[in-house]
Amino acid sequence: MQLYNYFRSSASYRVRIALALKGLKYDYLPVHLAHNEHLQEGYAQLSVSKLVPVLKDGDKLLSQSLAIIEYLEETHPEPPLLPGDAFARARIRALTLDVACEIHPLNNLRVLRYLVHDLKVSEDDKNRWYRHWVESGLEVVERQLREHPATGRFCHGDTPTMADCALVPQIANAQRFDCRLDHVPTVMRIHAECMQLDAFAKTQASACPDAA
Ligand SMILES: N[C@@H](CCC(=O)N[C@@H](CS)C(=O)NCC(=O)O)C(=O)O
Repeated sequence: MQLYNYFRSSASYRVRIALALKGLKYDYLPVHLAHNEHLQEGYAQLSVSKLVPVLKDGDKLLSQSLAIIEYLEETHPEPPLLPGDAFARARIRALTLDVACEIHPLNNLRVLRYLVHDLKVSEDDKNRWYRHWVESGLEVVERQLREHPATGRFCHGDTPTMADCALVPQIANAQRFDCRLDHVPTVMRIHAECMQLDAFAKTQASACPDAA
């Protein structure tokens, strides 16, 4: 397998974690977003949306990090990232989507570039926008994790799931942009648990081959 990705991309980091948790080997193919490599013709042949990550498995091309993780789950079920019954899996997916749909798209590179270049928003206001959506979005995640009987060492139970694959990269972004995190103690406790594991620590941005 080959993963087209970028060290600072949180959607890419989600997939790197899932691959590591499942013990799957892959070639790391960097696509430098800050240098606009994702907008060039060669990459557009691989990704209609011009976004990372893209996973190539033989002749199969897969896009969308969560679809990729579910593909890995179906093709390599152990260890499960969506364990439990239908209700448990729905909770894991809901927590995942609270990050991947409700927080991340509002702060994607192209959105931030549009704010600054097209709408002429100041750097300060762009950062306020960023922090607002991260801090308020994580508060929603916190309220779902705190005191929920299914929350364990990790977001759901005592083994990492797809929800942790989404949460940890979002915290990395939040820390990079100096977001407030003292209002989400359960989120941060789970983040610390995850970072004890190689699958999370050895795939983080600073450990990537293309890290600046
Ligand atoms: N929903 C997509 C999001 C992919 C995405 O937005 N990737 C970002 C990096 S985290 C990207 O390629 N951004 C390029 C841009 O915004 O121009 C997924 O989960 O894969």
